[in-house]
Parts: sequence; structure tokens; C-alpha cells
Amino acid sequence: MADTATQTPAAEPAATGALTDGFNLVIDALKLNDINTIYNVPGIPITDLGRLMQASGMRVLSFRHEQNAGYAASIAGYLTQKPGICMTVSAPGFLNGLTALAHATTNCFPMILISGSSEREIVDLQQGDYEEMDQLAIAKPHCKAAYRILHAEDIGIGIARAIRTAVSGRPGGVYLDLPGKLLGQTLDAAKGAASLVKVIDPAPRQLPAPDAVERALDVLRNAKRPLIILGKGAAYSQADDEIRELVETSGMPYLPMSMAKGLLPDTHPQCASAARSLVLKESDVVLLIGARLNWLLSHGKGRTWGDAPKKFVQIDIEPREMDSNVEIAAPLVGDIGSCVAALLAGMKKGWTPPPADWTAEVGDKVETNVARIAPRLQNTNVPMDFHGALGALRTIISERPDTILVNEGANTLDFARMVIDIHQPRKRLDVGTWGVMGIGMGYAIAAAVETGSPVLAVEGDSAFGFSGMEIETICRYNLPVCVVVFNNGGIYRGSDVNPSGGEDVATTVFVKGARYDKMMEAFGGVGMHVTSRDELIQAVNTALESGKPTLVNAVIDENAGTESGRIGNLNPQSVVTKK
Ligand code: ADP
Ligand code: TPW
Ligand code: MG
Repeated sequence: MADTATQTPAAEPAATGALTDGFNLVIDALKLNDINTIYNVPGIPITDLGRLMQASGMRVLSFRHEQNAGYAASIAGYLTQKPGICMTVSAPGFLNGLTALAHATTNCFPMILISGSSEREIVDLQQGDYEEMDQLAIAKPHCKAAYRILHAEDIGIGIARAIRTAVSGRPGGVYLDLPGKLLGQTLDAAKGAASLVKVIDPAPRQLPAPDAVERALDVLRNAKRPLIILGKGAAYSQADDEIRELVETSGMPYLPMSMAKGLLPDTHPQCASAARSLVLKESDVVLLIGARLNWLLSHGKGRTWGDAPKKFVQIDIEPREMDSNVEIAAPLVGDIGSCVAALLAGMKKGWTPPPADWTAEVGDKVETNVARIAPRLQNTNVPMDFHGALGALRTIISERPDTILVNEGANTLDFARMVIDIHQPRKRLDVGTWGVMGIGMGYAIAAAVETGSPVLAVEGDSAFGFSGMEIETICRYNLPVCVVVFNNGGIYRGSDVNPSGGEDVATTVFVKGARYDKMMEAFGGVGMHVTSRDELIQAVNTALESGKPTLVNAVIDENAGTESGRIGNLNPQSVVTKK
């Protein structure tokens, strides 16, 4: 009789004679885990993998450059809480995708970069294979984890591991290396099927410890001038109802970070965006929900935060985030949904709203600042300036609140973030933690594909150039994307001059009078060229109404912008003038 204590639990399936292979096992493993969309650029050794994926009913979107496919995958991860998949060829394709993988990791978005690779035997002896590179080693510092699968029977477990790593704990990027030879390996079909792994509970809830909840409530209860800061981790967590209830129950003013705008509508009476300087300086207790005290919050110290002593309460799933920049008085480690629910339960047992003089002071400041800027948002100057053009788009977004706004540039980014109110969660996607240029078209494509919502991409002309070729992709898949290029003829401004007086134009300046709209026409989309506020409104409304791929070339005063938008202070300055 068999000894049940030592017997392996799963009996080997009987061989059937039918075969499967690496290609099919990769597809079966992804589909088993509800991953059905792939952002890719084909080539050796993954061309057939893409074809077979498409044949099996997966959506395989081919891009013109891997970086854009990668950015698309990263934001697909943010929007869906499932890892976005980018698939590339070896060495150069892999490296092109790697920027996006690092970006996903930095922004805490779940993503898997799957790259085909050369054979280990040749790579490890550096014998010069086609597109040879030790990709695994190069990927490692740029992601949460990097895995390689060498045997077809390990595909199931390898993909399961990649998925769980990407979405559990603090989400991030995972690299998965698939050597070409693996894809062709055959395996008995029944054994192959049995080797697949369905990831159960891929991102388990992580409950905060009760004493940590009590500590946090204690700090919050003693606040005289409290503030809540919502970050994109809060938006990612999809705990929308709980977060709203917490904010409203607490009665505290709140500040949404860029991509957390719309988690509660920006028009909410407790929204303190228009009083940002005041609330950061004067608050005495700050509750951070899925927002890091990195450069975007001036590291929690210095002039931005003023002299008033602060206590921070921080909700984050990553314990090491605590005390990263300043002391955290009450760390609350767990998933945002659970942490917020625990705080709410505590508040419901007894809660006094913050002192009225504080909320009134913040409310007054918001009102004054909103009133002060309002006339500028109505201006009809020709050429348009940022405020006039963005004021027009602000109205359009308030009338079409389900539109996803993608936004990059310098002035185009900073002013749009300030001017355009967002009314629903996860409707604003932008440059994120790195302030990176190039996310635009990849984000726009994935946003349309993953959500079906209309997309409005508001792009600086420089920013657009980083991914502009993907408008062909937008046309090819006929996506409801309207791109508005804020064409001020350059980076920050179009008016700089070459300081040497030489023939070349200044380093920040582009071709005058460029017609980006004609690029869209070249691929069968709609191109529009606008110079006034009324034309802009008409063009964007027509585009969003039609759902047709559209590019609006919006001429902006070349003098309107400032150096680096609103972060010019981060530029180092030379103190020596070259003769
Ligand atoms: P922002 O740029 O909007 O300020 P950050 O990217 O700096 O936001 O911060 C997001 C934070 O959210 C990260 O520290 C990340 O660990 C955290 N986070 C992401 N998802 C969750 C979650 N489900 N529960 C708790 N924390 C989360
Ligand atoms: C990958 C540096 C920051 S903003 C910007 C650059 C090149 C472009 C600003 O010009 P744009 O906007 O888009 O025309 P506007 O409205 O001010 O004229 N490379 C990468 N990322 C960054 N952030 C840069 C360079 C940069
Ligand atoms: Mg520009």
C-alpha cells in the first residue's frame, strides 16, 4: 500500500499522445489568468507567439516602438489591477521596452515585460548570437523581479510567479525572459495542461494591525488643522467609495495628487487644490493615503511645508515607505481599502470634525484663488495662451466627465493639472513619478482599449514628439482618441534664441508653424488646425462626439510658457559665464 504521507499530491496525468508546446503553454497560462490583451512589437523570436495569441482570441495590439507598447502596458496595469503585458523581441526591443518597465516599477503599476531572448549557451559564452544580450541581468535593477523560464513544463509556474509578483504588495514591473528555444519545446498535452497555474487571490488584502489603527486615530483626533493627501496609490486601489466616505466623515480638507484628481470630484467642497500652499504650510496633521513623500511633495519638509510642526499618518502597503523622508508618527501598513475601512469604523464610534476656523480658512482661500483665476480661463486671446486654451478644455471635460484625460508636457502639463477639473476616478493619466515625456500615445491607446471611454490627450508639442508615430496605431485600431497638440513651437517656449548667435536655432526650439494635424491625415484620421478658443472647442467636441481618431494642432503663443513649467526651481544654474 502506498504511503500517503510521502505520496506526491497530484498524480501525473496519463500521456495522451497529443502534444502542446511552449507557444501554446504561454498563451494558455495567460488566458487561464484572465490576461487577454498584449501590447507588442513583433519580430524574432516572438512573431509567431503574437500570431498564435491573436488566433486564440487574445487582443494583440502592435505598436511602432516598444517603449510606447510598454507605457501602454504599464497604464493598463494601473487601470485594471491586472499586470499589463508588453511583449518584445530580444536585445534592442527588450531595451526599448525596459524604460517602460522601470517606469511601471517607479510608479507602482503592475506590468510584465515579456521578451524573447537568444539561447543561453551562446549568450553565456558571448559567442555573438543574433540580438544577443544577457537580458535577465540587465532587467533586474529596473523591476521588482526578473524571471527566466527554461523548460516548457515550468511555463505555468513561471507566469503565475510573474503575475503574483507584479500585483501583490506594492505593485510593480516584472521581467519575464523567454528564450526562443523554449517556445518550440514540446510537451505531452495533458501534462502541459496540468502544469498550468491559476493564481488564487493574486493581490491579497493586507489588514492593518488594530493597534496601528488606534494610533492613527489618536493622532487624527488631536489634529487642529488636519489635511488628507490622496495619491495615485489611492486611485489604483479602487477603494473609491470607502475613500470618499472617509474624507466626508472626517470633514478634513483634502489634496489630490495629480492622478488622484477625480477620486472625489475636484469640485468637492472639501477639495483644497486651489489652496495647496496654505494647507501644506499650515496643516498640523497630514494623512497620506497612497502618496509618497517624494519630490512631488517636497520630501515632506522645507519651505513648502512651512514652520508649523507636522505629524504624518501614512497609509501604504509597503512598510519600507514609512520614514522614507521624515518621521511618520502613525504608520498604517496595509492595503488602502482595508486601512481606510478600519479608520472609518473607528471614526464611526465617535468623531469630532476639525475646528471650523481651519476649514473656513481653507474654504475662503479656495474661493479667493478660484475667483482670481476665473477671468484668465475665459480669455479669447489669439494666439491662444495656456489659460485660455485649457479653460476651454476644462469646460469640455466637465460636460463629458467620463473622458480620460492623458496629459504630458511642461507648461501644458502643469497648467492643465491646475486648470482642468476631473470628476471621476482614474480619469487623469499623466507623466507620473518621473515626470517622463513619452507616455502620451501609449497611455491614450491603452486607456481606450482597456476602458472603452473616449480619450483626450493634451500634449505639449515636444512631449507629443516622443510617441507621435503611434497615431498610426490609433488610426489602425480606430480608437476614440482625440490628441490636442499645444503647439508653442518648442520645449517650454518657441521663442528662445541661440545664445552664440550662430546659425542653429536655440536648443529648445522647433520648426515654426509645424502642422501636426497633417500627420494624422496621413494615416486616415481627422486633422484639424485651430488658432482660437472657439475653433478649439468646436474641434474637440466634434472629435469626442465622433469617436474618430483626431489630432487638433492648437497654436499657442510661443512666448506664453515658462522654463520647465512650474518646476523651474529644480534646474541647476551655472554660476560661470562661458566667454
Ligand atoms: P503620487 O505620485 O500620486 O503621490 P505615489 O506613486 O508617490 O503617488 O504613491 C503611491 C503609493 O501607493 C506607493 O507608495 C504604493 O506603495 C502605494 N500603494 C499602491 N497600491 C496600494 C494599495 N492597494 N494599498 C496601499 N498602498 C498602495
Ligand atoms: C524622457 C525633459 C521635460 S518637459 C519637456 C522635456 C523635453 C518638454 C516640454 O515641452 P512641451 O511642453 O512638451 O512642448 P510646453 O507646453 O512647456 O512647451 N526626456 C524625458 N523626459 C523628460 N521629462 C525630459 C526629457 C523635459
Ligand atoms: Mg511646447
